Amino acid sequence: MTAEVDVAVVGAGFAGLYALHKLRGDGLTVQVFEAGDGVGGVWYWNRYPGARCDVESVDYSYSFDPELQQEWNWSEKYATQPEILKYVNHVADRYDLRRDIKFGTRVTDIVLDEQTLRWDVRTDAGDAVSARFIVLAVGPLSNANIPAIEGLDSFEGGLYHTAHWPHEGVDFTGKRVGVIGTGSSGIQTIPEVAKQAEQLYVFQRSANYSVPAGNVPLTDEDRAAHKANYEERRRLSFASGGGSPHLAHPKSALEVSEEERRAAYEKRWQLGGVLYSKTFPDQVTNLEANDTARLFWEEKVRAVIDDPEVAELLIPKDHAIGTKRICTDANYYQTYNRDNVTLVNLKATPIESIDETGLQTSGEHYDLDALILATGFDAMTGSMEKLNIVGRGGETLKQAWAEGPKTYLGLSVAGFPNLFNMTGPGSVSVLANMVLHSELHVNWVADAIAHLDERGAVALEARQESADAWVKECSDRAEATLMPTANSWYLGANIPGRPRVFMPFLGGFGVYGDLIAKVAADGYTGFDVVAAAE
Ligand code: NA7
Repeated sequence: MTAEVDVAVVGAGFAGLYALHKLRGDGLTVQVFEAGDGVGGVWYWNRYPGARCDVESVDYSYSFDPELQQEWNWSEKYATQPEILKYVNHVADRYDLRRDIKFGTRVTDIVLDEQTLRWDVRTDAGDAVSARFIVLAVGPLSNANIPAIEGLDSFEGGLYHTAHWPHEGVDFTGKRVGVIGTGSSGIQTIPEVAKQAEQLYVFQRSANYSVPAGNVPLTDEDRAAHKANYEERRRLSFASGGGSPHLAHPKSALEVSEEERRAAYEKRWQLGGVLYSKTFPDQVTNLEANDTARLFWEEKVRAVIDDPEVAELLIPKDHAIGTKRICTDANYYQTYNRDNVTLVNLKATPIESIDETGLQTSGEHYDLDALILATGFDAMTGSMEKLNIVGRGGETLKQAWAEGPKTYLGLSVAGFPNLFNMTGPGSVSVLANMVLHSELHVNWVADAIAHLDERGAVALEARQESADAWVKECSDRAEATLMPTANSWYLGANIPGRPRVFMPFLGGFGVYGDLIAKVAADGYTGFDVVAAAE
């Protein structure tokens, strides 16, 4: 039997949970489906040692309820995965969210009925739900990338992907461990695994830029100061470039004196992590400005690595700093000073195969007891395209996006009425604080639904020309920067066969929020408000 709901939500991470809370609070019936057995999305799955958020905990938390903000106490400046998961579970309990979430259930099909403009949702547990609205909250970094390496399945040791870590944890004591991948996940986990393993081999294809997180425990005074100032902190975050309350230096990196420039970089370095990429406003638009940031970074990094040859390998040569997401670490570079850690340069000796006992490069065979894949995600579109989403005329989302994702405002797709995507391509997405971004999107959707209901209208549907214009806007903004020059997952460049399209909106979180708010305030310009189903 098919159940009827107003809204079906896919995913119970930060976006899905808030969608449930907000839309249910607005009087709608909501059903959430979640593949995991608990809430949290990426924070449910990514349990590898060292997993931590690179946005400050006080900012990477919901803003929708001032009471929640005031009652929750973060223990560290940057929260660990277990602490974030605890917070998300607290939220699920506090707002009684679990009763409308079906766990351990993967949505398989979302098919439009063009007569009624309702969506038929099917799951691998046999559910059949008819929903007026779909909220896709599947996360832009949730579909793990398992590299196609010959013989991977034949490995007889422990094989792990950072994004699917065993819940019981893994003990690497006395083991010979290999890690493939030196992105954010690899860089966070390598120092932790190195502390346990007898021998750790890091297989690096491309070096990345990483900045120390500068994590510290928070004191009662810190927490009191945050809480006293929360409203202003949120206001600044929503108006900022990346969803955190920090403003870039007002001048170009090239306008200021050497002394002032170094002082600005040092200040950001102390602030820690990804914020370094936003020290000056022209850091990712002007290569000369970018070079000043890169050279400061290089100086810092060379200073903590004992072996200059190893340092040379760890310094990226193939992209400008910040054009791939800057990684955030705790003692990453110092880890290579340990006797039990070896950096293997895959550019010189590529991986040839994996066998029962280990990994073969063109140089030598590495005997391994465990292999960790820190090989990232089929980002931005992968998780959505795994769902069989069928819109008008029987066209699937995958077909509609064959040349790259095409959205209007990052929220809607032409031919897919009443289907809204959270924090995905065409929005600021992973370039912003994902918790606040989720709130921004869900609130927009809630307003859109209210707008339809006030008018007795059936659906909101992006026009094709609006989507085309938005895709061009996103592409033009990207082309005006250095961002498309790196082979990053922002462009799908990490997955063979993906079209090379810069997917996030690069204008900044505040600008984006204003743009989507204006569209709503002007009566949903660029959308068709469909009065009645056929
Ligand atoms: P990333 O940033 O995509 O990093 C993946 C790493 O894995 C990167 O170093 C890749 O090298 C490497 N990789 C992938 N496939 C292979 C193969 N086949 N051989 C060797 N090396 C490979 O993923 P993360 O999980 O670290 O981080 C993703 C985001 O999650 C992060 O930015 C945060 O926002 C949260 P490559 O660079 O492609 O040469």
